[in-house]
Amino acid sequence: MDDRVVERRKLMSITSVSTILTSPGRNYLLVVVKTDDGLVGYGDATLNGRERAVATVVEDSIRQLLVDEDESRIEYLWRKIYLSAYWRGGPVLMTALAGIDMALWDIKGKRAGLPLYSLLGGKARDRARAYVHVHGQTTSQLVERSRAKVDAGFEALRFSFDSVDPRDPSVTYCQAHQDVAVGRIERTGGAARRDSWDSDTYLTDLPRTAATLRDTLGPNVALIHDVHSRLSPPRAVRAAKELESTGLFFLEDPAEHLDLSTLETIRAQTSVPIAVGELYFHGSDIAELVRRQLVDYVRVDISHFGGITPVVKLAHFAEALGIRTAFHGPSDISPPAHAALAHLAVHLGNFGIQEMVEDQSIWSEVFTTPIQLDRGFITVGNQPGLGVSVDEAAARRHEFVPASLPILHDRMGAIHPW
Ligand code: GCO
Ligand code: MG
Repeated sequence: MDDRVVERRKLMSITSVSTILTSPGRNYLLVVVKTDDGLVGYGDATLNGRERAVATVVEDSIRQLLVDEDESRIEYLWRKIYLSAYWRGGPVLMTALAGIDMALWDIKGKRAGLPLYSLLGGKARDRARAYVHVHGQTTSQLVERSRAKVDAGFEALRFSFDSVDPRDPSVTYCQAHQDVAVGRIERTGGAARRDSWDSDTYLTDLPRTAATLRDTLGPNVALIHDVHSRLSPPRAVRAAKELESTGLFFLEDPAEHLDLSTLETIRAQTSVPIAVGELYFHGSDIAELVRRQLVDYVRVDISHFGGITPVVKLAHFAEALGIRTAFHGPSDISPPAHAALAHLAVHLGNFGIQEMVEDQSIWSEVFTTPIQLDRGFITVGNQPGLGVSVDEAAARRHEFVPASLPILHDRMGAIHPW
C-alpha cells in the first residue's frame, strides 16, 4: 500500500462508540459512533423496558470490537459482533447490534453525501403508504376516532385490544397502553398490573367491532387488527375465519410467531392476509415462515433484528416468494429506526405498508427527522445517511425514567402473555 492509501484508511477508523439514554416522551437508547475525521452516526437500540441492559452490552462488550476498525466495512463488523460471541443473538444483543448497524450506515451515507435509500439502489416509489394506530376506551370511541383519522386523510388504520373486561361493558376495550404509545410514558417507575384479559369476551367482541368499523369507514379503508398472539391455536383460527368478511388489509400475529402449524391451519381455512414478524431476532429463525409462504407481510423490527443489513437481506428473500414488507414501527423505537424504515419504504421493490407514529411530538424536542407523514403517506428527505439530527444536550436533559409494559393477568389472576 502506498502512503496515501494508508493515510486514507487511517482517516476512516472508528474512534468511539457510546450510548445516550433519553426520555423526551418515551425512553429511547441511542448508539453514537464517531470516526477520527469527525463523522457521527446515530442508531436506535431501544428495547422497551430493557434499555439499560442493551446500553451495558454496547459499552462493555461491543465497543472494544469496533474501536480502530474501518467504519466502511459494515458486513465485516456486523459478523464480527454477531459471530465472535459463542452465545449468539437474543433480544439484548440483536438490539445492540441493530444500533451499531444503523449508526454505521448513517456514517456511510454521510461520507458518500447520499441518503440511505440512494446507497441501497434508489427510490422505487415517491411516497409510501403508512398506517397509524387508533384506540379508544369503548367501541364507539374507537369508531369515532377512526372516522376522524379517515376524514384527516389516513387510508390505513390499526386497532388492537390490550385488555378486555367482561365485568364492565363500558370499558370493554380499555386501550391505555395505546394511549401511552402515542402520548407520554407512564412514569410509575414499574409495571402496572392489569386484571382484565378474557379471551372469550375478546373473541366475541372482535368480529362485531371489526364489522362496525368496516360499516362506518366504508370499503376503501385498509383495516389492520393486531391479535398480539393472545389467543390459543383453535381460538386464533376461529378469529381469523370470523374476520374474513371484514376484508382486513391484514391480521397481525394471530398465533404465536413460532407456531407455524397454527399459521398453516389459518392459511388453509381462510383467505385473510397475515402479517407476522416483530418477535423474531434472527434471519435463520424466520426463514421457514417465509419459505413456506405462511405470511403475506413480513414485519420484523429493525431495532431487534440486527439493523438495516439483515432486514434488507430478509426483504429480498421475501420478495422472491411474493411476500411484502410491513415492518414493525411502534412508538417504542426511536427516530433513527423510523428514518431507516422510511428509507426502506421508498426503496424496496416489495414494500407493502409501514406502521408509523402519528404524534411525533413525542420525540421532537430531541430529534429532527427527514420523514414527512402527510395524509397517510411517508416521504423522506435527501439528507445524507439516515438524515436524523440529535440535539444531544436536549437528550441529556430528558433523563431516563424506568418504565415497563403493563403486566396482563386473566380473571383468575394468572399471567396472560402481553
Ligand atoms: C405493534 C406492536 C406494539 C407492541 C410494542 C411492545 O404492532 O405495533 O405489537 O404495539 O406492543 O411494540 O413494546
Ligand atoms: Mg404487533
